[in-house]
Amino acid sequence: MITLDYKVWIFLIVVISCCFLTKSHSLMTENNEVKTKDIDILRQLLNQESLFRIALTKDVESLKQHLLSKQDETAEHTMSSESSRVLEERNFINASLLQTLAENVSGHIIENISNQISSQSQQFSKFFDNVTKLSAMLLKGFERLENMSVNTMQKSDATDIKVKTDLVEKRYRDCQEIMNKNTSLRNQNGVYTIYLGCNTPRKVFCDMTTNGGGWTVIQRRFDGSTDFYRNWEDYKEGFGDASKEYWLGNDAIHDLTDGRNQELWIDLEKFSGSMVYARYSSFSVGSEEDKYQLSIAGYSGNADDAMIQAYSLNGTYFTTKDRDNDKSSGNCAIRHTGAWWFGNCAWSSLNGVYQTSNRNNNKGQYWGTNTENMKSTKMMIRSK
Ligand SMILES: [Ca+2]
Repeated sequence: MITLDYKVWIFLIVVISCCFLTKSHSLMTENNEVKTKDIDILRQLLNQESLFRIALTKDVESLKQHLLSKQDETAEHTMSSESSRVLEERNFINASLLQTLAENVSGHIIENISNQISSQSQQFSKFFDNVTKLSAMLLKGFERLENMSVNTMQKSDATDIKVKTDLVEKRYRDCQEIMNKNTSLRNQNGVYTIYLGCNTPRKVFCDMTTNGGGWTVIQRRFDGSTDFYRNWEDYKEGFGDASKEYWLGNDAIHDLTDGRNQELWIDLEKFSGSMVYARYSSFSVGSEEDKYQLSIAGYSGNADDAMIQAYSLNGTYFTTKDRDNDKSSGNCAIRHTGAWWFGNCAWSSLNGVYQTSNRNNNKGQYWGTNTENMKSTKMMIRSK
């Protein structure tokens, strides 16, 4: 065996170490170079990836623009398969949404319509209720009007009956009392019933117009239809028709004027057509026992005073053709064909035989100093 010096061994170790270090440095350098190359490649890859991403983004944007432009175009344009697919999906989605929306809307509309119908039904129900109530009110109104009408008619009838009943039950003594108690009868000339002595009915003609009305007519002549040339008894009881020509009767005139302050109004119509009147503020007639003695005073009017001024008739008695109570030697009633309050006869005789014209012959019914025949006469009395 060969033995080596230790120095040789040291030398060999140093040489081997140097070689090893050199080699290690070389490997490290190569390794760094490789790493550098790898980084470059990676950087390039990153750049490529970035460029690709940008290009892809542009493509996507372009595709979006294309799709948008396609949406704006008419349906006749050809769509790309991708856009068609997208559109089909979108249409499908839209259709589904529309269907859902339509279902919701339909449901909502139906619900609204149902609610509106229900509300309108309630309103119609209220309306018909109101119409029913209004109809009931109108019916009640008509019933009230009908009742009012019936009541008014009944009231009118009742008033009419009341007037008639009053006329009977009240037993008015004269026309003035009738008119004063029934003002609606003012100006209603006509035949009424009065009660002499409060229990004897007598039909009389009432003048409800002359000088305020309320006049009880005791004598009326206008056509000669009633004979006035009568005896005492006829003049005592009265004769004729109250609606035509008549004499009320001396007993009745006495009853109406006895103890009552009456005035006398005489209407005179001449054959010339003119109307005149004589008014005496005081007038009364005595009883039959007093021969129906006349009390008269207070002339006024435009017909001349043919009762007092000449042949003063105040205080004279009533004379008929069969009862001579005058101051003449003969019978003034026969002389003048009438019946009247005569003195030595008179310038008035309104109960003389009716003349169809003015003859001025002291016959017939005449008035005044000219003994002028009158076409119509009306003697009436009223309380003062
Ligand atoms: Ca005589």
